[in-house]
This record gives sequence, structure tokens and C-alpha cells, in this order.
Amino acid sequence: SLPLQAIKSLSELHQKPSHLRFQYGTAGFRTLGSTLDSVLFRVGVLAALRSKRLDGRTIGVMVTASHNPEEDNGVKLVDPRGEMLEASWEAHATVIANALTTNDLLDALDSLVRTLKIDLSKPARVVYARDTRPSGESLISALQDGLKAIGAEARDAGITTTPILHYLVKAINTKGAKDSYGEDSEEGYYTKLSEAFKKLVAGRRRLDPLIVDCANGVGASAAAKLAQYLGDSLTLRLENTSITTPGALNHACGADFVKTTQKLPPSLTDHLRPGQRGCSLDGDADRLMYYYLDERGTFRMLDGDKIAALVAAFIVEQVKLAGLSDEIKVGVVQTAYANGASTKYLAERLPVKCVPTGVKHLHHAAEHYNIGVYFEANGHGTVLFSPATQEKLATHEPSTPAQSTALNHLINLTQLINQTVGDALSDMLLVEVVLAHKSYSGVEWDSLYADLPNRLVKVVVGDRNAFKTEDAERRLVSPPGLQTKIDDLVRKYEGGRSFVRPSGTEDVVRVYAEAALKAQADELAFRVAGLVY
Ligand code: 16G
Ligand code: ZN
Repeated sequence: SLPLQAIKSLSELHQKPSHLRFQYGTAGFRTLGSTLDSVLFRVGVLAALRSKRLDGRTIGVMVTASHNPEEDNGVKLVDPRGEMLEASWEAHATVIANALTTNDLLDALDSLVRTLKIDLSKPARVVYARDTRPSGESLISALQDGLKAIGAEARDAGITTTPILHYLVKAINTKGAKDSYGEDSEEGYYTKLSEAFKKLVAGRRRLDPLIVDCANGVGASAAAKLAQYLGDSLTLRLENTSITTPGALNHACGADFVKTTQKLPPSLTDHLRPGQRGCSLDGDADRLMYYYLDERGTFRMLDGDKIAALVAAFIVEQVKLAGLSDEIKVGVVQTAYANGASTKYLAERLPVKCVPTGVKHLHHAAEHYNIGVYFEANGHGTVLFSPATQEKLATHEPSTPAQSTALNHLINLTQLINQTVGDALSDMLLVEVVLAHKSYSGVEWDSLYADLPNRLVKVVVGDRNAFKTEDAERRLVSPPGLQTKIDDLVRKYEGGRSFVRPSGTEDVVRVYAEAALKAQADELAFRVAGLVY
């Protein structure tokens, strides 16, 4: 049975603020860091129960609020294969987090154990990490109390990136197996990525140094370590590495700043020369945005859609060169936020599917392809190779030297890419590989297609839950009548497209619009926002 006494006495030290309601949303629990103490304690207990439910396989816990302000924090669970927590457990997490008193908590845990038939005699194994946020240290100790209360075997992965924690979870759970994901250590991660990278760029002209905006977050230390492993195969110039300066995290820098303002972080103005490539990580290094300044000094953004286009086209080409086009089908997954021009470019070349916002939807849809490329416009994404495809690559007998070369490239890509989740560092190396192979600068990459001008606005409404969508969030079904009004407006704009959806992370409704001209995209967005308000 549950160690009631231990849970009870430790839970008293981590009482739930009575006036707050927590919700396990698209990004786990996420809110002001100072309010999350009880949530972390309970997540510790829950992670252990999830592990027991899965026969003692290791569960991950990541403490981060990604690109959000420094005062925010959050926590999410990682399933044994390194993927997001199974959806049905999101509701269990919400129930556990909201139990009012310690006794309510014990009742909720007991009922969870009974309904899910959790065998409490099984071991519980959990690995956890956090980003650089100041609130992280005390939240980790609350988590540790939860793990201790239920007697879990806990491993502290320290301060590291979200994707590294996902890597560790998968590596731990595949240790010693035929499909081992790699050594279950940070060194194992850096070694795996850097060795694959070196093989993929061997014999090619060295790329110019790359400027990396680390968002003053945990990506700074990870990128610095990665740079050592890369040696002279790629030079990284790290900027925004002030991880201990109060207030610096994600402030006027980082991938989210770049995407939402469509501007160069001011701190990079003196560092990025025209034509030079730069990129920004977010606060936990799972999102990536590229950019460059053109010859007139104008900022040109290369977002998640541009990364998808670059990478998908390259993989299709390698599959063809390897003589495997008939056996290995490559597909792309996007969301409604994907620029219309990117969807057009990709759909002319390979199957493209649109799914609702949120990594779990994209990841799941990408698993249906032999090789699934998924990226959100905001720079979160990865490439999945199905187990059968990896097997095929490992056993296929190439009939020419050219086929053999392409086959090896594909095998090395399976090692370079962090397939558990979007990973800014792994994605950055992937982009660099393609640029090296194609001898592209930012300019050539950018010219794959021209982005349609677009505008995103947020609208504060009385009740965002009144907004219900269908067709992968591209159309509203409620409030009634609103979609027809949007359609009528959109028709008036050349190349017009617009959709409205409730945010999953903020108490707002988001309006997206694109059109052939910038002024028109802005106008359309504001007029649709006017309908919503
Ligand atoms: C979360 C999602 C991200 C999505 C964003 C949308 C995960 C791990 N993260 O950050 O994929 O783009 O939410 O936010 O799923 P919104 O619902 O507020 O627009
Ligand atoms: Zn992030």
C-alpha cells in the first residue's frame, strides 16, 4: 500500500495555496515559480506512480518554463521512450495537483492507484533536471521530498536542457538493449551528436563561424560543452550567456523573442555581420530560430518552417540517392501557424499534414511516416525515423558507391537528430549539415520560398473556453456564426488566410493572419481581432 505516513508528513511541508487552481496543459504545469512548491512535491509522487505503473521503467521530470519570463517556472513529465507524458495522465496530474488538503491528496492518490491498478510493490525510478531559473533550486527540493515520500529511486541530472533530459530518459530505458539510444550521460549525448556531425561534414568545406544567441539560459552551458566536442568541425560564437544575471533570461533575446518580434536581438547588433548566420535558442534549448542580415542590413528570419523545408528536401534527396524512394516515404507535419508559402513549397514535393498546436500532436502524426519531419513555425521540431526504417537503413545493400554514401548519410542523420523531442542544439547541427552539403548561405536557404507577410495578435476575452475549433484549429465551430464572418473578411484580401484559436498556455485568444502584402496581413489580423473581441 501507499506509504501514507511518509506522504502525509512531507506533504504538510508543501501545502497547496488554497486559492490557486493548477492545470497540466500543453507544456505541463506552468505559472509563477513562487506558487509551484506543492505541485512539485505532488509531481514527485505522481512520477513514481507512473514508473510503477510501467513496471519500474524510468520516468523523467523537467523543471522549466522554457521561453517564458524568468519568474515563471513549470514542470513536465517525460515518458520512458523520451516522449511527452501520455495524454490520459495529464488529467490525473491535474487532479492530484488540485487536491485541497493533505487528506484530499491521500484520497486522490489512493483512488488513482485503485483505478489504474498500480502495483505498488514495483520499483519506481525517476530522473530529473532543471533549467537555470532562480526558483528551480527550491522547486527541485520539493520534488525530491515527493520522491522520497514514496520511496522512489531518484537520479539528479542537474541543470541541463529539456532535450538532454529527454535523451537521458530514453538512454536509461534502452540501456544494454539492441536499440540502445546511447550512453545515459551528458557526455554520451555530446559524443553521439558530435561524432555524427563530424562524419556528415567530413571532406566538405568548413562552414563560417555561427553566432549562437543562448537566451542567457541553460543552452549557454550546453552549447559551450557541445562546442568542445565539435572541435574545429564547427565554430560556435556564443552570445547571451549570462546565466546568473538576474532578469536576463529570455529578456530581449532567444528564439521566442525573435519569432514574435521578427527582429534581431539588440544584443547581437554588434556581432552579426551582413551575410553571417546566426541562431537563437530558447530558455531550455528546445526551440531554434535562424537568421541573417542581407546586404542592406535587413533582418531575414529563417524560422521553423524554413528549417522544415531545408531539412525535408535534403532527406528526400538522400533517400532518392540511396535508391530507397520506393521503400521509404518521407512526410511533413505542420500546424496552422505554418506560413502558407512553406506549406505550398513542401506540398509540391511530399505529403504534408496539418495538426493542432502542441508537440504531442506533431510528434504523434510524424510517427505515421517512414521518416516524419515535424516543425512548428516557432522553431520546435525534429525528425522521426520509424523503427522499420532504421532497420532498413541498417541492413540495405547499396548497389553503387553513390548509394552507399547516401545510405551512410541517412544512418548518420538518425544519430545526429534527437528523435525524442525538438532539440535546438541537435537541430542546429542538422541545419549546418544541410548548409554544408548544399553549399548554401542564409541567402540561398531563404530563397527556397518567400514567406507570406503575416501577423499574430493576442486578444484578451471574457472566456477563451468559448472558442472551439475544428480542422486542426483552422476553423471555429463556436462561438456560432463567427467563422462565417471571418470567412467573409478573409475573402477581401489577396492571398488572405486567418484563423482564431484559444491559447493553451495563456488566458488569451490568438489571431493569425497572412496576406500577399504586409499592410494587408496586419489589417486582416486586426479586423479579425475586432470580430473576436
Ligand atoms: C507549448 C507547446 C508548443 C506550442 C505552444 C503554443 C509543447 C511542449 N509546447 O509551448 O508546442 O507551440 O505551447 O502555445 O507542446 P499557445 O497554445 O499559447 O499558442
Ligand atoms: Zn522551450
